[in-house]
Amino acid sequence: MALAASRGAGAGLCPMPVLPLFLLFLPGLAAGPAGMLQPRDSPSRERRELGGLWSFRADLSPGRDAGFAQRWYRRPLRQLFADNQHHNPHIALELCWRKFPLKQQLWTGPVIDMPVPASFNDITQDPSLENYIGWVWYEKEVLLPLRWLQGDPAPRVVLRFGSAHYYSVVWVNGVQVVEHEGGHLPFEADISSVVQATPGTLCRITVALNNTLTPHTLPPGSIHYMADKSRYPRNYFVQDTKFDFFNYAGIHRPVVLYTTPAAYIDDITVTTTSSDSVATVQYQVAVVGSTDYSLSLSLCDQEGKVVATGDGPVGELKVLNPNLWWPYLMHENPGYLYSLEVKMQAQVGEVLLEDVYTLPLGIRTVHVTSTQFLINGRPFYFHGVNKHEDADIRGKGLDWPLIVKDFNLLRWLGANSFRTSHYPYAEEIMDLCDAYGIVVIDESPGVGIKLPESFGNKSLQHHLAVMEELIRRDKNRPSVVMWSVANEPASELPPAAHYFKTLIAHTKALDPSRPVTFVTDANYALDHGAPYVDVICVNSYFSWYHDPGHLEVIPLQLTAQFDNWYKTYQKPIIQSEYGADSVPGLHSDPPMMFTEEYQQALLREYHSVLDKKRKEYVIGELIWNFADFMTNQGTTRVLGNKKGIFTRQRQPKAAAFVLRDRYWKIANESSCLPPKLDQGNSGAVEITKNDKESQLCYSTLL
Ligand code: GCB
Repeated sequence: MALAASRGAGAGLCPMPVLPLFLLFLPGLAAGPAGMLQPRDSPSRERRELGGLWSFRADLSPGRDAGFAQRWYRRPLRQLFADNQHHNPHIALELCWRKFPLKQQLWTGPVIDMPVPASFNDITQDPSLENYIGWVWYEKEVLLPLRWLQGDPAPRVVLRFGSAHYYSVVWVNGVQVVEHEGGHLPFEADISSVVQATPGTLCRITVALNNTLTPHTLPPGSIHYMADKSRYPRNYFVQDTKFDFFNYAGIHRPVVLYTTPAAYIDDITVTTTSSDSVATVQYQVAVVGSTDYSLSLSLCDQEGKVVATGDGPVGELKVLNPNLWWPYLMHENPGYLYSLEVKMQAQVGEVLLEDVYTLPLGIRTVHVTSTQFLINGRPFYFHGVNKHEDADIRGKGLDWPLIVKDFNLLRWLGANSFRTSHYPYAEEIMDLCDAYGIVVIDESPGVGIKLPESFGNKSLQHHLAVMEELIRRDKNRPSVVMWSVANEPASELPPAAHYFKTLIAHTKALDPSRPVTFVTDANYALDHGAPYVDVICVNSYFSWYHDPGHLEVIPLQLTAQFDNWYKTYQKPIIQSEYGADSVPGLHSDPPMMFTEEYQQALLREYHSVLDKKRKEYVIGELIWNFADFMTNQGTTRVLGNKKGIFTRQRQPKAAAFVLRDRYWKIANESSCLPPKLDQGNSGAVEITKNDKESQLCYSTLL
């Protein structure tokens, strides 16, 4: 359904628009292929976050289209709502609805305060908002400094969303500036001409956001209408998804206004290689707004010393005796970041403009052999977790205390890695992975691709575009060592062969420097996507979903799983998910399902096999899940998925201690050293000397 049709239809809808008009995906104007540098302050750039309270209105009209029909972007939301209350005759739809004033006006929803960033679902006591599907509207008014609005040439003013779920249309002062399909990834618009037209006045940002998923979105979903009037109310529908997390929606990540000069550094791409004593940083810089420019680059170490310089848009920097970027627990100084300062000078008319952008840069290499994953030439074993962006009240909204707590827990646990199951995480989280040396398998939102129609060309084209957006955002991050294009697709279906061949080839063409995978739960003999991956990532839930309660089957079944995959493909394998639900405080001995003891016992059974296989070709294990998280309601979910080793409030369950002991032991087997004393409460930790490498190592005393 095109927006034009719904706009046209708006005036004619009386009194009850026909379903389904709530999914209004619009053609064109998608955020373009330009760069997506993370906004940073610099001598030439300013940024301002627009977090806090926004006005919010859910479009409760039956077709979810009152907002477009009444053009809610034309005036402040609160003003519109007040007008509606008084039957403003200028609003066509309202005229129609006069016949049913009270009921119909309630349908269009009140205007309430809504925090940004946050999911809107759990903020109120209203169950209809919790499970709402369709368009919601956000609005913020801001006053911009005059220095942003004037000058010759005036600076460029950009409005950027870290992410909004799922489909966004954005207006500034009633002028549409951008629309974007997909949650989890940033998009932005140059709003200079709009805001510079009326300096000194409030600038109104309006966002219409739709969380409806279709078989062609990522993740996919579908709407089911319940036509049986004897069982369901009129116009009743539900959204069906094939993934196991709550479809939280809202403006989930920071909204930022930032400036650049009129000619500016639009994008930077770096890749690094290193031999014993020399590293090479290959760079490429894109400039927009002038063809008459010069570029100079300097690479500074953490003491601020310039270690290499370069110029021009493409080139190489040589770094002698580089400090390599090492994962956490693999070196005494993990996550070493240089600063790459890029300076541009451009002639625009009579004026010489200068732009400066500083990119954190880690020097490291990644290679995959048939049995190993090498970082800087050394075998790396992923002992980590799968996570979710998920918490009480804020849902998937970015939350600094939670982010920092999670990194503290990861380090307490001795985890060196995580997978961004099942969608790209916030840039703020990725920044800390770079800085702390937490290794990331960066996953696209390709989760729940189960329907045959989701393997068609329309879906594939969107998936390719999402990979472009993801790589554009994260390509320079040393923490990202592998792309995961999907989780548990129906890869046994024949169309999956073409789908994954194309998708993985495209991903490799965009970034030849990193391996690519997708995470499978298909049978090794039937999987049509596995031939194209570099690393086999396999999920299994033996003695949970299969043979529930029978822990004794794990050794046999897990060993067969690994042997079958390895014999077929001779590629290294990561156990990318395994685990069991446990309700904290529930106990039984002998262990029974859902108790803390059963979760511990299941983990231990897996570990005994992993310990054998990691000497051969298994290169990692990622527990499902770091913390309990919210899901749709269902008979197998008790207030969400309880496979966390931490509760949703980040308290450890018994399984967390099992994993902690294991991860620190594995870390101590490596020839490198953890960065500092671990001060957890499950055993003292001491520093010992590793003579061979003349490096410190830690060993956990159990
Ligand atoms: C899986 C999925 C994950 C689920 C998990 C479970 O295989 O990849 O999204 O949450 O199983 O607990 O069922």
